[in-house]
Amino acid sequence: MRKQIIIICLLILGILGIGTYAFFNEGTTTHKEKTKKNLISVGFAQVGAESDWRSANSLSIKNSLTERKGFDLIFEDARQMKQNQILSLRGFIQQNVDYIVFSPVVEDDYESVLTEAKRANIPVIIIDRKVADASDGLYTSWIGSDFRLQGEKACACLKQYIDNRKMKDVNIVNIQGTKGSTSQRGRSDALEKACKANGWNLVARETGEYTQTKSKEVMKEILKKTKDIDFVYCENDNEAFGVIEALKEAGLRVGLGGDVQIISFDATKGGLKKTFEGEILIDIECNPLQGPKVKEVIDLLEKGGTPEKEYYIDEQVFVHEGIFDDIIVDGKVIPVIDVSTETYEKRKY
Ligand code: GYE
Repeated sequence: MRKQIIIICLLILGILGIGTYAFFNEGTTTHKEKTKKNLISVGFAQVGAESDWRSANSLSIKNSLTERKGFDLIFEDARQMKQNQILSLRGFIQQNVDYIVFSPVVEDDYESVLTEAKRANIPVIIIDRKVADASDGLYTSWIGSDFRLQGEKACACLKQYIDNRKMKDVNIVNIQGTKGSTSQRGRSDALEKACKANGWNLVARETGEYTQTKSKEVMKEILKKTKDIDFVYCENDNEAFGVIEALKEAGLRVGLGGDVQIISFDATKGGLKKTFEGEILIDIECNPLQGPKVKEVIDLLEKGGTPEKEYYIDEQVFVHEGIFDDIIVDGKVIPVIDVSTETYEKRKY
């Protein structure tokens, strides 16, 4: 009898033990379970959802790293805050994902977390914006755009427009992107350089944080101080939309034959439509469709290959029809594309 009681007690303890083990392991097994299904886990820390470009970029990654294609994608949105993004990256390291993909909000302050990823042997693929040069050895590959070149293309078009019209005392406002991000730095620097070289006046410079709302707000403030503006150089299409609203509300005529001309970046469907209609003069393409390249790099790493350190995406120059000739940047001829209805109707984002 005593023996039977001991056996029953042991059985109960055993059942309790298994239950407790299962209970405490729930939640931590997700990634491991998926690995069993042979899925490659990828933690993706996105900047936010500030612009149409960004939404297209997120979708491109999500569509390229699907479960059907063999991936377990963990998507995190930093809401434009570096601190949030660093927390997400640390979370990915704790979960021991197979790969980390992220687009840094700004260039600085990622060294520590990248060092932690390196120690954990997790390859990091950076997309879109870059991290500070000192972090060069801390990531595997970078995929994105040449933002300085984008700015130089915009300024070459601008110069052609100004020179053709023999404009004097040119006043330019710069609505900047997120301060400290690679895209902002490249685009703002190119404008600053061109202003110095050509004697154009940079009459105001404020950040619109790449959003329509903030850009409208800052443009309204600038307009309280001056309305003597020839061009507004917006660092993305959503900023341009906000700026156009503010200019119109202040009674200014925007676009060809009007008072103020708009320069923009991204060339989204909305931006190209406005370029066709003449409210935007120049829209420099920034390609958000980086998902396929990210997948290609991961596939290569899975096969034991070594990807390149940097991959630049090809981009075009879009302008309002019939105004511009091809431009020359760094001694190279770059064709300009006149926007037609077909151009923006074909755009998916
Ligand atoms: O131009 C803008 C987005 O860094 C290239 O960020 C990116 C920029 C893009 O919010 O629309």
